[in-house]
Amino acid sequence: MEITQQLKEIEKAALREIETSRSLKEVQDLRIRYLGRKSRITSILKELGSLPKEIRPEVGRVSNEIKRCIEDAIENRGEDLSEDIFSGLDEKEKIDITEPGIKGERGTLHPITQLRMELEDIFMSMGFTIATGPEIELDYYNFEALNIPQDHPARDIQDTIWTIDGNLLRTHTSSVQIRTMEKLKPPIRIVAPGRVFRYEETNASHEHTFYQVEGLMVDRNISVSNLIAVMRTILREVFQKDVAVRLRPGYFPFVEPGFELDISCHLCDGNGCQVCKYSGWEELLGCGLVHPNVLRMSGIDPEEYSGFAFGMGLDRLVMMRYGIDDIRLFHSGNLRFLEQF
Ligand code: FA5
Repeated sequence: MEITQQLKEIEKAALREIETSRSLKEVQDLRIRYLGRKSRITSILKELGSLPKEIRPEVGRVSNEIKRCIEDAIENRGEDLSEDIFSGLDEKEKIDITEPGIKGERGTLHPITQLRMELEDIFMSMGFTIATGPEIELDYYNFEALNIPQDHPARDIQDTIWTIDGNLLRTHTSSVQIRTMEKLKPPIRIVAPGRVFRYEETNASHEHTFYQVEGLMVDRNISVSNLIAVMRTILREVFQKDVAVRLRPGYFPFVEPGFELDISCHLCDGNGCQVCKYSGWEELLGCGLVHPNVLRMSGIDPEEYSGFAFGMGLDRLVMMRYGIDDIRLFHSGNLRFLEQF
């Protein structure tokens, strides 16, 4: 068949199909089929140069004419179909703009975050500043500089998660004490809230990932009475009343003397429950006077300065304040639990 004849046939078929198409998608497909890179019209136009000279202008003219004609038809059909989509929309879809909207869910801060922020405010009002340190820590800051050398048995007290390159997930926030003393000269007054990790089996009062708030005060003539005064103030602020606490001797290589401070169990009012392991007391923090070796290693003269430090279990404090009976609820992602705060 002659090429111009072929082109006319294509035009006829295309216009018929365009006319009867029923959706914009169909129109789009027809555009590709009749005018796209692989269409017959495109290949005829591409091959014009190889046609005999006498028919070349005629074929070129007809091809372009038909191409334009199909383009117009596609354009018009597309417009008609779009109009169809919107016609009668006011009848089909009625919108009542006075109808009240759907209320979005509003999240709350995690109870641990709330108490952390509150504690930061209380400590700051007492002249402390906030310090931070990395969660992946060097052995030096987590152990060595805290008077716990390589072969010290105290390393076993806190089961450690090691990285393959010999670093560790910090087991306590006491590492921040060292990082702070390296940078600041006394007088020092900092608190360092943060997440800590232990290779530990969980139960109602123990998590493998939990929060501590470290405190450090170094100055001339700091004694255990300063430590006790600060602890009392903090607990009174948190619980808005005097709470029963007891101090027992505790061993931590980086303090001397060392203590553990227990708080009367708020869940059972000291009568005994699974959280306090039926003792009526819950261990809240470790504390003591900074060991002279630790001061010395951080470049502070223990003859001139002394200090106290503490490491408080923040999860436990939140549990006592709100009467939460299982520490594992904090990381459970249970919205019914979290929405209460
Ligand atoms: C320490 O981590 C010491 N760094 C504390 C310290 C700091 C002592 C400064 C002296 C001077 P301990 O392992 O006891 O100590 O932990 C401190 C507190 O963290 C505990 O009293 C407890 O409240 C909390 N805690 C300990 N282990 C867990 C756990 N697995 N889950 C939840 N809370 C825990």
